[in-house]
Amino acid sequence: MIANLTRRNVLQGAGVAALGAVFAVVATGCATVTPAGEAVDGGTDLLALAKKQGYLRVGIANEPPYTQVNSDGTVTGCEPDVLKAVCKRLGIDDVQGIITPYESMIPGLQANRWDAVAAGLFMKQSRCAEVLYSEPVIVSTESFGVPVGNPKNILTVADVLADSSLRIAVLPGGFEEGILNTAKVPASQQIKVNDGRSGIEALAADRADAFFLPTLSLRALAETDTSFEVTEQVPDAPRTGSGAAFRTTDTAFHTAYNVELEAFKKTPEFKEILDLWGFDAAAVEGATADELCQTEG
Ligand code: 6CS
Repeated sequence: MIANLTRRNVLQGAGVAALGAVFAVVATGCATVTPAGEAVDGGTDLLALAKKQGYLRVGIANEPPYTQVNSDGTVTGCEPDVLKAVCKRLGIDDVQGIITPYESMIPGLQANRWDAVAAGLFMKQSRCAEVLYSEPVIVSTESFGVPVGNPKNILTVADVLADSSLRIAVLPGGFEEGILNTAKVPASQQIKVNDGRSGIEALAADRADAFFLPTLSLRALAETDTSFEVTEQVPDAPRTGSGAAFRTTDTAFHTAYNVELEAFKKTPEFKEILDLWGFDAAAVEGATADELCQTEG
């Protein structure tokens, strides 16, 4: 059962401003949020804390099929659905979703604004150095959103490098921005957009020639917008994979979570969730956090 949530705006205090993010907290009925790290039974024990308060706070985006916030405030999408199922196995009944941009997910986790990230925050070296990732839940690919007919024939990162007049829309702090930076695509060719919708608007307004985003996210946007098309998988972009991310101090929670996740992955329910959101369960078989954390960037 997806957690019942009510919506509340929380532009509270310097902390939020410092993160430079606008949060829409989607919270359960209960009002108080106990800051993580508060002593519980003589120590910082996230599992005990989450069980005691009855929920885990999770940083999310709103980028279907990875994450989705419904009009009634319910949080779903592939990553939150798997997180909720594993939390239930850990005895945590509820999950509170907090919407935030990708660039703020790890800073917010470290600032105790949430206790986990489950948003398709793809594993790569720099991120794996800052958080503890669970084993992967999904493996996916990247694509370009382009005007219909792909007039500039943008199919690869090499195409972008080969023509300095090309303007590529990316999310600030996102994995795709990282791919362009690793490939030495100058910042002058990168157009920063807030989210999927504003990326498509940049294409339509001819402020960008392509929008670099995960294939499935672009396809989800294309379901309600025919002004652009989605290229095949970008062949010179790395394979992407993600799971839940935790603070490096929450080692006990991370270990317990991985044990239940591995057990859950063997159940038909795991495959049902991935199928529901269009992810290939077979593709994640055999993939490991160690391997995906080798991804440059
Ligand atoms: O991990 C990231 O930064 C990327 N992940 C998703 C699911 N969408 C875009 C974002 O850049």
